[in-house]
Amino acid sequence: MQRLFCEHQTRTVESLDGLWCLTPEDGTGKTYTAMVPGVWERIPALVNFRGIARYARKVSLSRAGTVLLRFGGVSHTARVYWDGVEVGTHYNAYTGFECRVPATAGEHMLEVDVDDRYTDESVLHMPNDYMTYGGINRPVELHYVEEAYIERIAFTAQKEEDGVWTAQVQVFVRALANTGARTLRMELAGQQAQETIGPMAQGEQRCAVLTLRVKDIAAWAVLGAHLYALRVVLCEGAREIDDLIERVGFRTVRLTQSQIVINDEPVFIRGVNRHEDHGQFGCALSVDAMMDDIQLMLDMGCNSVRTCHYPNDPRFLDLCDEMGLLVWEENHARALPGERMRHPNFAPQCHACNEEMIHQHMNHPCIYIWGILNECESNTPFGREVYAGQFAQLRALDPSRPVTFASCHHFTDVCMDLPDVASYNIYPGWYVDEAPESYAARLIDWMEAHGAANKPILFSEFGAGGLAGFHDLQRRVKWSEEGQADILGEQLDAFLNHPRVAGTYIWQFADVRVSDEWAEKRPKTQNNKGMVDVYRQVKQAYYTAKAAYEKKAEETK
Ligand code: ADA
Repeated sequence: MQRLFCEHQTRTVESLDGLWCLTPEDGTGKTYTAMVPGVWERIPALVNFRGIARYARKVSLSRAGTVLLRFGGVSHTARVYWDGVEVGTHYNAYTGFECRVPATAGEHMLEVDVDDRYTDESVLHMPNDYMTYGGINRPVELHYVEEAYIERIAFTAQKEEDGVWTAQVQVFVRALANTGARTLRMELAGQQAQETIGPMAQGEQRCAVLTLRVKDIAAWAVLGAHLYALRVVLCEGAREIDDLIERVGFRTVRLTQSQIVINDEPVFIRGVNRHEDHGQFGCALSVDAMMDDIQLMLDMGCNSVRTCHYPNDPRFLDLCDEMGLLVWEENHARALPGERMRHPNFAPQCHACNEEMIHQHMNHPCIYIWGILNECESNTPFGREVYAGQFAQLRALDPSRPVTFASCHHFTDVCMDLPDVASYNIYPGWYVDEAPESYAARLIDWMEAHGAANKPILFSEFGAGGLAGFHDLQRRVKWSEEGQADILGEQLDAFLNHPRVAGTYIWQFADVRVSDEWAEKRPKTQNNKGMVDVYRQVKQAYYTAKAAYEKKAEETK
């Protein structure tokens, strides 16, 4: 299922995960049996396939009516057919979408054409320093709905001066037919609120706002999470037509001029960058593999993870909610060249990704900040307009969280004043031949003089390459585990001790496969800056990070 808790008690939901029939357009005419969710690269014959492939399965409906086909993620473009008729399309591997289908009871054919080609159409997916896999990479569900249903809810919590929390919940209801007045009931922490919604016309979406002062709440805390089930029920008289359950947490995020403050406590961010990638699963990690990653991060002394460079699987975010791991979630973009940002598809594809990311993930208490456009063109007036426009979109969608972006334009960025938190990716000792301490100090001075004087500062990436199992006595030898550990150690020492730094995200948690086009720059066709390899075997850098983060945790207790 798409979440790690029961989302509905009234609505009937069936999982469409499992074995599907897969036919790649590779000229062989061969058909395979593929696991959903999963990537087709797990099938030996398709390990290097890039193109279009059709996923198909039969679906048996127990009753007639409208069904929602909910896809957690398809990489990267989906065209969905129900009994041969197209019922929806979606672009972007990393956000979910749904297709609404009026259907009869009995057996139907569900087909999805999945396209992972690098084309002009797809601006955000391109050959890159990580791999774009092909397939239905996140879970699929079938939902039975009636004449009106709850599309989504948006939860925010505020702590009042008397210490009591107020929950504000926006409930978005969609009518599939003309309906009379209906009631919305909300249940949270043993308390209830109710709201009437007037008659709705077929197709209309209505937003009702319910508020509740909730007493005796245990706040969601970093590495000490408390979560509550929030259930909203749509009723016609006493009859429950539909419901939706979210799992929410009560916490505040605030910034001072130099710190990130969660629930009135300054928190130093001890983070890692993590791609959704694994030697066995590609980008479609199983839940237990996700949890194993989190266990390693916690063991390393982390309190945060950055979802470079796209929105993550909601099940991973559910686990972060549970474990109290803070998340920097960002939209899908990595180092897009200027001409891509000027492509007519860029703005609509980013706009959709930002909106879906926030609509789908804003109820996760673990997310404390939104990011955009990693290492894109933030060093020109054109780029500045793009960044300003996307920050405005994010702030309108979710005024409750700060925003940031990770820049690589050292000493030339023109957007430092735009976000709430200023962040740089820096690699002194690896790409730049200067001691981390002096480089960081120079860059921070420059940042303060160019818009970041009153903002917390994060180093959002730093690290070095190291091939697991390659050892060298001369510890500086490139790609050795020792060389990687030493460079990382010097960077951590400099950054964790600079008084202006509010947090750090090591590049990166685990090695990842990169696009074939990057093979010349990347030994093993992998980005090898992970502290663990693609199968999570630890490297020496893991222990370096663990020692530094545990020390920092102790100092900032
Ligand atoms: C950049 C980029 C990462 C990765 C890294 C590296 O900072 O944001 O995605 O490519 O460099 O390993 O060089």
